[in-house]
Amino acid sequence: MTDQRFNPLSADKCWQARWAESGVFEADDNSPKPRSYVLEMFPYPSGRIHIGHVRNYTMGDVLARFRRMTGHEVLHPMGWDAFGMPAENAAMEQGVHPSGWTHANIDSMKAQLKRLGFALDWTREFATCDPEYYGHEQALFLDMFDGGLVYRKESAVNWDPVDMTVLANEQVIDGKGWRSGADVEKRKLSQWFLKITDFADELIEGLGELDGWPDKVRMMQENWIGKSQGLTFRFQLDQTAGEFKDIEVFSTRPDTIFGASFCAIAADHPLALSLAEDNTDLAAFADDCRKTGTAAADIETQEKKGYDTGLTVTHPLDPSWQLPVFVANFVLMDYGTGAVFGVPAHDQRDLDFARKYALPVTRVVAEKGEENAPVHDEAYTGPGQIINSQFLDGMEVEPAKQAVIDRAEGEGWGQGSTVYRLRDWGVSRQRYWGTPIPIIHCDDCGVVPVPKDQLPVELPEDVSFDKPGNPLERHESWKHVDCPKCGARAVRETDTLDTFINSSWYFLRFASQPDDQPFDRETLAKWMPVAQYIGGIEHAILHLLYARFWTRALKSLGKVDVAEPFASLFTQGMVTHETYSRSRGEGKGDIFFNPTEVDRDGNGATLTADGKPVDVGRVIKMSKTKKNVVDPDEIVDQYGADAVRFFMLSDSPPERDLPWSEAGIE
Ligand code: OW5
Ligand code: ZN
Repeated sequence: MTDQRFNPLSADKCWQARWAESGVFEADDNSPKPRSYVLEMFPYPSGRIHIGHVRNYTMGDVLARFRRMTGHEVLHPMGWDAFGMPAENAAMEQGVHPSGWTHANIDSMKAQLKRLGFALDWTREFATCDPEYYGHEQALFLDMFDGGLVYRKESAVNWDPVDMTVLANEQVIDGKGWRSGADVEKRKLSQWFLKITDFADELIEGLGELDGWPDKVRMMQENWIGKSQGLTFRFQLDQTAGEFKDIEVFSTRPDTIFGASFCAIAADHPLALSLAEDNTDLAAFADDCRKTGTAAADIETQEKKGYDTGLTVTHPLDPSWQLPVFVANFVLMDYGTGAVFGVPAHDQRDLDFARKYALPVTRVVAEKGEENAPVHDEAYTGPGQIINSQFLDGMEVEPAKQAVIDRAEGEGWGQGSTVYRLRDWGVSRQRYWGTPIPIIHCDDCGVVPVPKDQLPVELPEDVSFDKPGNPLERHESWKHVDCPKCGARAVRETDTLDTFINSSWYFLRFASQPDDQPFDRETLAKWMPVAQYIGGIEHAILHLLYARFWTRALKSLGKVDVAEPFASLFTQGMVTHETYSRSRGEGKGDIFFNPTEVDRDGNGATLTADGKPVDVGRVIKMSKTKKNVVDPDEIVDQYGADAVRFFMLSDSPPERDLPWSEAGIE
């Protein structure tokens, strides 16, 4: 050897080319070796690879290489979660087509990933916006439709009256549209739903066998599904109100029935609608209720408001006890019966409401020794013993629930039922850049599925984003078609599918991708379940639940053999970095600097440009606004792929946050 130093740039290039030529990382479906499917959550093609991706894909890479070196046939694929709003936002802001924007991002991010030298099988790459992929997805949607797992229902959406568009919950900020700033309204639209609630029990039970999953994630999923025993009963009205003699209410806390101090109904409850007919004050109040966003967080944070109807109902366990009936903005018609009894001492919304309208607050659950403690501003929702509740006194919460249900059923005024917090999955999006829902609406035939031999229903390319709303609705030649059943003129569904559907089965398509069907069952059986899935904790609930549901739904339709898609799950920590800033002056906020603009030494940091000090802030999540980001390309240029990947793994345990530091990688 000469005195040549190791040059990562030329060495990386040389070996990466050799790997690609020899196809060493391509998985063989027919290999006799034991198989191992290693998968990291596939990226959104958002523009550039960030350091969180590098960490995620490095972890999977190490495992994939390790398994390969210990005699496994490894499947380690990569692709793109390519539909979604960022592409449409770019189209609106930069005048580019979502497809062009997405493909350009894929090209540059793929080049970045290649430079990092991951042991990936690129022959299986696809993007979810490829018509081949979403065409097969449309076929699966129709299978679910035929299997009775899909239905249509009127449901409330967030409507921006200025941009004339439906907003996602995260686009509603303090009740206003993020772009227009206009007050968001609730609107009813006919939307498609998947029956995830049919699988609620299975999805909870399945968690018990997932011992390769973090307990924390299993707990989060269980809480999200939220199975509990509830009671439905009828409050008798003391005065008849038109045709109404009683109000059916539902509660998941029947144990607190002696702590009730009011009955609250939704603004859209039939009784409220009927009362509003000849009460303009109430009608105005109900209109006001309809204006807030539909997200749980909006309901949670908005001021609790009510309208006293003047009506009263009788407590089912005490004929001498009357409760006032309010129309309230925090009760939704979509949930339960659209009516509840309020228990201020043990529900925060009810407590806020009771304080505002001077209603009684009676404690009925208390921890030992706390029986006489007063209720201040916080409702108590924890465990304890029942007090102030006649025959329930001294019982624990769960047995008390059952005792009230037994009593109600015995006396015939109510009924117990198992209820879930989980709602059916609303999958309609009033957007262009997603999988078109393969349905045609005909005046005579109603809802008609697109025949499978006409799939994919492709997105038209000639669209523009200069007007608000969904361009599919304005695309006359795409929208108007002949009815597949009767041949009359009909219209296509213009909504597209939630992108979480795209990520609910991509792991199946990686394992098997024939042309004529979404996947081949036998080939899938060779690879599934994924032996190790790795990704961010932000997907602990929705993505993982939807993927588990989709897999179970396909199993129930006889299309796959596995019930659980991911045998083991690993959730990684965040990559973090300290911040560098200077104050702009009194009340003007801070100006932030990127780490490359700063010289850091043991004591502090200075700005390279002027040599004067900058403030060193806490180590936090990397973000554009705080500028505390490191660019993967730059560090690979400087240190080479191996050093970058090695540092990603060596400095912090993978489940913890990784504080990035120049000194560390050096
Ligand atoms: C990164 C993980 C993420 C996921 C994977 C892909 C981030 C961990 C947290 N397509 C979906 C998706 O999440 C997955 C489907 C299966 C649903 C960061 C983030 C971070 C973020 C930004 C920046 C730096 C670090 C720089 C911002 C400034 C730019 C100028 N995390 N750690 N660090 N796709 O593409 O978002 O959970 O497993 O890899 O992520 S994704
Ligand atoms: Zn027809």
